[in-house]
Amino acid sequence: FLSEPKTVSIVGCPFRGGQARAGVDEGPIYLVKAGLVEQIEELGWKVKFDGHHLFEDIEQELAPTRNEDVLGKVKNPKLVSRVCEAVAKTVGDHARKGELPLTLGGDHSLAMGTVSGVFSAYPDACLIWCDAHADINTVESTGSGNLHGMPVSFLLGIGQKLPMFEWLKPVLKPEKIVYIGLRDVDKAEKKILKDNGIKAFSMHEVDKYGIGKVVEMALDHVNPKRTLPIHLSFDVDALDPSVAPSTGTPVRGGLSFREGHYICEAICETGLLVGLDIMEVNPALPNMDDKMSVRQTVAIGCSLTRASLGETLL
Ligand code: B3U
Ligand code: MN
Ligand code: MN
Repeated sequence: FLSEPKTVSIVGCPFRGGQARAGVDEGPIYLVKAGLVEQIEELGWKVKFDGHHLFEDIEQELAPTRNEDVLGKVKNPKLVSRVCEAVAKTVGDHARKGELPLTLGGDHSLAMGTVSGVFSAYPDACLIWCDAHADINTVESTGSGNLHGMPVSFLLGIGQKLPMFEWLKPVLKPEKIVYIGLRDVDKAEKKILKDNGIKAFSMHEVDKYGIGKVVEMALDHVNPKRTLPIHLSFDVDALDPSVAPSTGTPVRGGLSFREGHYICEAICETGLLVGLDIMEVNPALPNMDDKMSVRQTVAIGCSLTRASLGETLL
């Protein structure tokens, strides 16, 4: 699906409006500073990157009413909506040009933008969501009010529609998404997954079948003939906190270093990857002094990206 010369367009999104913890907006800055652009070039890709998207116009315009940006339980709906709309346009433009958009988060609410953008260019694409969490709460079911826990329900068009999200079309069908890595799913989310028949491979299935079989079954579900474009949205908290500690909501019992990379490699091997998100790297966590954890997590964000782009293919 991609044009020659194979091009990755980096969409750096220092954004944290979908959740409460400071620092996740520094994630993309650290990933690029660690040399991600050069690393991707080294793999033979052309890389386009002209600085991070600061969303300054949006922040400025909304500044006077920022503390009123709440709707029922939902926090920062106007801000998140406007930022995701901008991301959808940028990502969609790259995808339509035959480039591979690589979005660096930032919190996972951004995926409302990335998936909208990629699916606007490839309406028959499928979505692989690697995460400890299902991120499928609705406006009604959310306990936290954090929009990074809701992007999937918004993309599916389930639950109450918020007026500021009018631009967001339900581009995703329940049979076009598959999860890998789940282990912290709210009760209401479990019901949503079941009611909509959404396929999910939790850590239980990873243990039971092994990661090789899980990825094969996941692809069989969303992409049985291996002909459809794939968007991979990777929340680094899918990995175990012992390998990726610097993230906002770590959950024990996650993917090992190799299991995480295997997913990226196997998707790369299909030759069908058209969009990639690396989300929720938070260099301010677990605390300001823990430089080792930050370095390790940033390095993993880079290596998951490289694995998705062919580093380990011989
Ligand atoms: N399901 C909870 C927790 C959560 C979701 N995503 C993250 N945390 N990172 C919620 O807030 O909706
Ligand atoms: Mn997530
Ligand atoms: Mn998560």
